[in-house]
Amino acid sequence: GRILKEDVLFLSPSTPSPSQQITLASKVAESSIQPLNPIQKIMFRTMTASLSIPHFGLSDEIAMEGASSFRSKLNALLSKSPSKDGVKRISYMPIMVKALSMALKTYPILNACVVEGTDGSPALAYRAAHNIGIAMDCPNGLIVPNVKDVQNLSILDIAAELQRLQEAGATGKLLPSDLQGGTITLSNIGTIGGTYTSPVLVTSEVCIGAVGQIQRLPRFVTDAQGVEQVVPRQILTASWSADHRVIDGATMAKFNSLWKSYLEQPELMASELS
Ligand code: CAO
Repeated sequence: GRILKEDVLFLSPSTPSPSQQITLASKVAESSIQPLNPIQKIMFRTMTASLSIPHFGLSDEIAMEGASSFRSKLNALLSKSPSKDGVKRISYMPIMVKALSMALKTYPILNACVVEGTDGSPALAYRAAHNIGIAMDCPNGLIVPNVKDVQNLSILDIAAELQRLQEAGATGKLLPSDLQGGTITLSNIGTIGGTYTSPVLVTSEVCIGAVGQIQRLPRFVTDAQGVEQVVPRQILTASWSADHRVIDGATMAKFNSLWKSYLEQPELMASELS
């Protein structure tokens, strides 16, 4: 999970453009053996190390009507008056990232990492900063920059920083500091497609979440008169993996339920503003 010098050199602006270096999805006319490209080498090393960690998986459905309506209202305001950082529109990510940070306040163990204690035995390092890594599908492959100190940022601050990281990722201009110091990761595969995933932990983190594509699906609800009905719902699927050496399933499930409650009722997030 550590960022090495070669990783930073590969991602630095002075390296050739991503399209010059690798083509991840090109047609193969003839069979051949190719060396791994730089990003694949990093993935090979880090993912192999990750699989020494016993993963606990948990998936759930989140009804996104609340978050969707909150986002629509905010976007309507932003279209008339952009934020101080020039944000004119937000996606779901800033809301999900802020909700994640708020849930971490109740369950800080999910923002910790496993370290060697003073007596040489395994220990947990609790981290005050919520540096939330965002998996990004960039032209040169998977990159995970992180939004720093999310606990101190508003949803609009997060949106502005995500915009900067996305632009830098797309043009190979991410800074080494953008890639270092992540404490938990969130991946949104829903912009591409898919519902459930089995995310793989970064070795310096104990929790990773991945969300799929929001789908319109029929679900049972009970109305005010107690009558059960089938209604269309906007369903987001979330899949979590946690380091089962230190995180038990109940903690992961409670954390997910709290995060889910913030997304389903964004007014809860507002009610906790200090
Ligand atoms: N379901 C449905 N629609 C979604 C969605 C979801 N889960 N997430 C985003 N969208 C929508 C957005 O709302 C936006 O639509 P509008 O224009 O109508 O608002 C559109 O998709 C594009 O969103 P975006 O490009 O602004 O993306 P984002 O901020 O939601 O996500 C990022 C940014 C970086 C997470 C994404 O671009 C990305 O790279 N995802 C891939 C991550 C990945 O590769 N994961 C695998 C890791 S392991 O190999």
